Amino acid sequence: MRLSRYFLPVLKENPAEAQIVSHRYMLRAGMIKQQAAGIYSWLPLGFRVLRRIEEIVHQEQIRAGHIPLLMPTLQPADLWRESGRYDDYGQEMLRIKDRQDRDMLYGPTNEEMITDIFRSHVNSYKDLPLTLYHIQWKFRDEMRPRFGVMRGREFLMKDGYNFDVDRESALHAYNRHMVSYLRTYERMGLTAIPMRAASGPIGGDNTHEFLVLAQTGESEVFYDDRVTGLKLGSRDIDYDDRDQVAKVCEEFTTLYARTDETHDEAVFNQVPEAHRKVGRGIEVGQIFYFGTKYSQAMGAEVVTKEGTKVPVEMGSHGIGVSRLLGAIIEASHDDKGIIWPEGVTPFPVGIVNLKQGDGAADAACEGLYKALAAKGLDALYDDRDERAGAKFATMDLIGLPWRITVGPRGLANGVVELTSRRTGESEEVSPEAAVDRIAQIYAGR
Ligand code: P5A
Repeated sequence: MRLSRYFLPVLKENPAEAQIVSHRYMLRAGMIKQQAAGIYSWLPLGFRVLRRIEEIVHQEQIRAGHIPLLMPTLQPADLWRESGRYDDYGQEMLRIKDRQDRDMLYGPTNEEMITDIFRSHVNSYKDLPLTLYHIQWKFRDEMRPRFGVMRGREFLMKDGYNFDVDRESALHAYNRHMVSYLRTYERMGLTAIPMRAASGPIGGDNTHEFLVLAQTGESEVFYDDRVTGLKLGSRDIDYDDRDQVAKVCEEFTTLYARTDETHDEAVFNQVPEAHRKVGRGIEVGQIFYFGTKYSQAMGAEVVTKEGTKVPVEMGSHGIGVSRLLGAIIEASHDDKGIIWPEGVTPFPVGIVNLKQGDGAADAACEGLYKALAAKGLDALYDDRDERAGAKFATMDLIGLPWRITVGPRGLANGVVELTSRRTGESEEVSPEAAVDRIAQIYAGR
């Protein structure tokens, strides 16, 4: 993408309404525009990151054997009357009437609708296990929408729902989600810690939230700091292997890690003092096992191998897709701007032409741009007629992990400069070597 033809409305001043760094940088980098309290347009740069995060979520869900579909944002109230949640959900639910005076709502979550789909089409254990998910906009009329996309009213969620014949299988689905979430967050450059939590309006008594530690987080958390060192890494997971998946979950949930909702001071005090930490975290996901809460209320039954009819066992699992942008920025920035992890960056690399209009510099930049494109890498080429300082400031603000700087002086010696946004370190290399290095870095993406 050539910056001269792109739409990147960066702001020079700090927007007064932004209280936390991620909100400030998302506005300044021209990623989002607020349209109403807690409701945002996603401008091209923000939209690229959002799509990238969605892609990682899809890949890891599909790897775990889960099946994508798409349900609507608007739902009929009658489904929610069946489960009893229409009245229970309270003021967070946006209620709408259509022209026939029918009660509708903008979905805050989809347990009822997925249960309705299930009961219409499945009635035998032979069709289980089944996990369906979608990535769709949700609406919750939050009392205090704030911090930009972090607590929106309209927000993008991945929500998945498992259907199993018995409790053991449903608990395996719960574990499978936990492991697939760990991998998902790691690919985004995040450490998200599963913590025992409370289930709120979704229900059930088995639930974990995934928290990214950050000063600006809305949840108070209590943990053994050894938990922050655990990594899934590139280990091979067989998602059908119940024991292996359960062992990974055990590894990640044995050390003390709880939100204030489930915190138990007496148990916490058994953690060696040097490891006992109290902090704040951003909730980027939550998984639930609630058994037959919805299937019983809505008549979603299956015939077992033995020929008896039982309500299907269920759980639901959510990732805050749009919130993740804020969480990643909170975890990865400096005073100049965002530092995107390679997994989610909107562009893999930026090209800065120090002297637009100089024949050699222009030709070298074009050459780099095309060579990267030939390797499937869409660089952001700053081809504007701007001062070098302004170009660097923009690149630093929008946070691409790598920058190639091209100027007449370097080119006279056959080199360009390759700079890491994270470390600030630069190397002089030939244009060909720069392309190879970038291609190598993104080879696994
Ligand atoms: C699980 C999926 C559920 O709704 N039903 C379907 C279950 N869980 S949840 O914890 O309430 O939400 C899942 C994740 O969505 C994000 N989230 C939000 N993101 C931005 N703005 C909001 N107002 C908001 N509310 C929830 C969180 O990341 C949460 O973990």
